[in-house]
Parts: sequence; C-alpha cells; structure tokens
Amino acid sequence: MKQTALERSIDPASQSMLEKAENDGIETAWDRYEQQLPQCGFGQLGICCRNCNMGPCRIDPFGEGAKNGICGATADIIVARNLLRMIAAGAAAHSDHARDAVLTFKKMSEGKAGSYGIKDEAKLFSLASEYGISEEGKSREEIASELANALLAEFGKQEGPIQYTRRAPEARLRLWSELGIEPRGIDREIVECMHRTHMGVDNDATHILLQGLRTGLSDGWGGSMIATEIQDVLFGTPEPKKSTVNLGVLVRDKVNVIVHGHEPILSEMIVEAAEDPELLKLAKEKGATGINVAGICCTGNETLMRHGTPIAGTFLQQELAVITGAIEAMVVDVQCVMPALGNLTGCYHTKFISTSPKADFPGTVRMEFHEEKAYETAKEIIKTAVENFPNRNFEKVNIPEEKQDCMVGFSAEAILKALGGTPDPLIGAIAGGAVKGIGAVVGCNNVKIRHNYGHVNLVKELIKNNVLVVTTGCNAIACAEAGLLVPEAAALAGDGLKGVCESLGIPPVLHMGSCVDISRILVLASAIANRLGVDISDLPAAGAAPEWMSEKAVSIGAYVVSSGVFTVLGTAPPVLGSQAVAALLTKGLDGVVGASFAVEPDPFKAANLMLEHIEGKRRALGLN
Ligand code: CUV
Ligand code: SF4
Repeated sequence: MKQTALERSIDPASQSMLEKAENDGIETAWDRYEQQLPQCGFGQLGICCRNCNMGPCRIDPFGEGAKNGICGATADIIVARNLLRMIAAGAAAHSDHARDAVLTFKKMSEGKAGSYGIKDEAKLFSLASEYGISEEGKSREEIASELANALLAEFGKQEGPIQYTRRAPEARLRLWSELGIEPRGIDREIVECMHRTHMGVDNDATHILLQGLRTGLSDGWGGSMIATEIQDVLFGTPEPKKSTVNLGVLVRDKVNVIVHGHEPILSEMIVEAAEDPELLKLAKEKGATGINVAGICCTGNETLMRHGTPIAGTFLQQELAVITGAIEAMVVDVQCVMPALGNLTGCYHTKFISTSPKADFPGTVRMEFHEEKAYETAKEIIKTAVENFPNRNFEKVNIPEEKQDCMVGFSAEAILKALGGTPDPLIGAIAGGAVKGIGAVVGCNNVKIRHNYGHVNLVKELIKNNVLVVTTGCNAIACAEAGLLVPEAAALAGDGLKGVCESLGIPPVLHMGSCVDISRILVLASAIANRLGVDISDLPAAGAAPEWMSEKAVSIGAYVVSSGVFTVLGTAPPVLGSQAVAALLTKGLDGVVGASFAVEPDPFKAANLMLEHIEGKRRALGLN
C-alpha cells in the first residue's frame, strides 16, 4: 500500500511537495523505499557476510539452517564485524572532512589559498596553546602553519594521545586508558578496523566492539572536533543570530541556489559570491530580482550558523527542494547527497553541480573546487545558476508557503557567553531543579520513520519536562521547521525551563551546528563535568538520534556512549542477529563505559527513557 503524503511527513511544506511529485509523475526516496519492501531480513539483522570470496555467507536467524559461515564465523562475529565497518566508514567520513579543512587552513597559512583568512584569531591562539605552540615573535600565519602541522599529525600518529581528548574529564581519560580504548591516530584506528574485519583476523565480538569504541573516540574527540575548531578559525565561531527555514525560503523571482552536503569550505565562498555586484547585475539582466542561497543538510547548517543563510530543508527534503521547480542550481560536495538527484534534476531545469574531487553523481556538471581558485569557482557556479534562470518553467513552479523563523548559532562559546562566561548559572538551574538536565538530540531523517515525527515529538516531550535540548544536524533543522528554535518556544517548555529561557532570551532548543559539531556538545559537557568535578557519565544528560540513517551516526553513537552519555536510537542498527552484541550495546556497555544504547522508535517512549535516565543521575548526585 502506497503511503500518503500525510503519512510520509509531518511537515506541511514537505507534504505539499510530495503531492506535487505525485502529480508531476516524479519518484522520491519514499517510493523507492516501498519498492524495496520487504527489505532483506539477513541484512536487517546484520548476519550476512561478504568479507571474503568463499562467501557470501549468512546465518539462519531461526537456528535451523547454517549457524556458521564457511570459515566458521558465528552470528556474533559477523554482526560485530559489520558494525565495526560501519563505524570505520562513519569515522572516515567525518575525519576526512576534517583533513581537508586542515589542508585548506595550511594552504591559507602559506598564502596559497587566496580568499581564505583567519576569522577567529582568539581561537587560533587558544588552539595553538593547547599544542604548546608559543606565540612569541611569530606572525599569525606562522602560528597557523605550526598548528596545521600539529593537527595534520593527528591523522598519521602511531601513538596517542590525540590532543583534544585531553579536554575530557580526568576520570573519563583514566577509564579510556584502563580499557585500552584511548585512540592513537585517527587514520590508524580506521585502518585497524579494516584490518581486523578482514577474513580471519579479529573474531571475538567484545574485542571487535572495543575497537569500535576507540575508533568512535578518534572521530568525536579527533576528526570531528578538529573539523569544528579549524572551521571556526577559518570562518568564525558561530554566535546567536536569526534566520529562516523550510522550503518557503525559496524565492519565486530570484535565482535559487542550494548548497548541500557537509563541507563549508566552498559554500562559504558561494555565500559571498552571491553578493557579487557583477553577478547581481547579471541576475537582473536575466530577469531575476536577486540571488538566493539556501542550504540543505550540514553544509546548510554550517552557513546557517555563521551567516544566517536560510535552510531549505533536512536530508529527506533534498528531492523536494528540486520538485519545487524553482532551483537553478543544486550544488553539492560530500555526504548524504542522493544519487537520485541526477535523474530528478533532469526532470526540471535544475543544474546539478558536483564540486568535490572525491564525489561525483549521475547527471552532474563538474565544477571541481580547489582552494587556490575558490572564489573564482564559486563565482563560476553562481554564474551558471544565474544563466539557468531563463530556463525555468514557471508553470512547473510551486514553492510552499511554509517558512519558520529560528535563532541559531549556539556554539559552546556562545552558550557560555549567554550564561555570563561560566557554566555556573546552568549548573545552578540544574541543581535547583528548574532545568532537570540536558538532552542532546541529533541525526538524520530515515524513510523508515515519518519525516520529522521522531525529531519534533521527542524534543517537544523533553522540553515540556524541563530538559534543555541541544541539537545538531538534521534534528536541528527539523526542530527549526517546527518552530522550536525561537525564544517564544519557551511557552512549550515546562515552567522551570521556561523561566530560564525567558530570563536569558534563548530558545529551549539550542542549535549547536552540523554533525561534526557534536564535538561542541562534548566540549560543553566536559566544561560542566569539570566544573562539578565529576565524569560526563555522572551528569543528568542523555542523547538521542530519533531518525538516524548514516554510518556517520553509528560512529557518533560509538563516541557519545564511550564518552558516558546514554543514547536512544530511533531505528535499530543491524545487530539484532546477535543476542550477544545486542546485549552488550544495550546493557553490557554500562559496566564498561558507564553508558549504553537503547532502541525506541516511539519518540514519546524514547523521551521517557531519557527522562528516567536523567532522574536517576539526579538522584545519584543528590539532586531533586
Ligand atoms: Ni551531517 S549525517 S543526514 S546531514 S544529520 Fe542530516 Fe547532517 Fe545525517 Fe547527513
Ligand atoms: Fe563467509 Fe567467513 Fe568469508 Fe565471511 S569471512 S564470507 S563468513 S567465509
């Protein structure tokens, strides 16, 4: 049975575009999901293995058929190995993004990246001092160059520690070291995952999963944190600002350019190029009143956080944006970009422009980006979009009305500043019970869950129960679309949280950035834990990824839980084919890293699990 638009999304703008897709005879991810049903049971349970060419092997989940692969691998081994490969891929994605950001930073310091500069000097100095780089007698560029080398070394290091892990509370560091899961070098951990999962290497589920935790940590406190920090130096550390979200940010009489993917390196330039007088003049000549840049996914979050550039939608709205018929160019870099956009853009006038040397898709115009000529490439891209404006078929255009105001830009620095420079007022509010605790809600959309239903309901339930929510990624966009990122949303919060938000003038849900910016949440959690002299696992805090889908989310789960934060997943990862692995993830890890996972698709029940956890931590701290 085909789902209706109403069943597919809770968002009215998305519903109307799903209906338009239907009328235009266009297929979306939801249709393709239905074509996939029923999905393969072996795959869902994680019990098929293709790691060598004696296979593929699969284990019979009912215990009647094969219990072992040809090499003798059990369900436990196969499930654990498959999970480790997911973590490796996710950590690789975040960390390779970080590497490129650092390489840009290095080129900038050598004067070889024309249009880039140092936007946050204070952060440059503080990052350098963490590495023991002295400022004396050096230019900013020299310091930047030394810092770039130190950061690049984190990837190829053979022995740890990764410097930013030192930001974690003392007790956490001791625990990691006792468990032998302190990451050594970022690339080393990822390579070791691939080695261990090769046929005939690591064949003990627990042993395999410990490597998963270590690799996750090399992402959260390594790759992701490096990406966040260095992007702040290059583009500025986000500060609170206002913007708008949802498909209604597209403008009928302007050239609409979407930036989609994950890396802000090029999109920063695109935002700038869109204001270039020469291009604005050209836009007028082509009959448009201006140029409108809007984001999707985390590239969108990056430009939103730093410039207030509007966001057109979440992961599952990438196709819907094209279906408006009003997009002149869909500009993509890496990650979470559906190859389906190739066919889809072909049905409209939209130019699909791929920019990363690493990522191409069917039907793209390649406009490869290199730092040396970043601004020129960005101008070229905008020009292509502008010249495409006359090709727009206005009869096919239908832009939903819906757009929502939002307040964004809550970096850890900005939150501390809003609190007057220290976490004390927040700690006071938590101790006094006005704020019960902190909920970190993150992650993607997933067609298996009604679009934004999990995100919005979970977050609403938390704030109603006086849990302050910090958010990143597509959860943040979903919350923004639901109107939760404005100070007025305090009205939806419980009395305690409402009072705190009103006195500070902040929303009850704080947008901390893109997915790599989950590292900002780690920094904030550490600041609070360190101030209290406790471990992160002692804090009344819990995490959730209600609609996650990407391998990156698995790596995030690994580092968030190993950092001591109980985390609820809205969809089950492919591990249920092994009782041992499932039990380890949902219970066993508690005794190891002081936190574990739960799986709960119902956002109301998920919120309850988080609230119970927070209450338990409050009791243990002697709070009420
Ligand atoms: Ni990186 S990883 S769908 S964009 S949050 Fe959005 Fe965030 Fe998931 Fe991708
Ligand atoms: Fe089969 Fe073992 Fe090869 Fe996997 S590694 S495909 S279980 S023989």
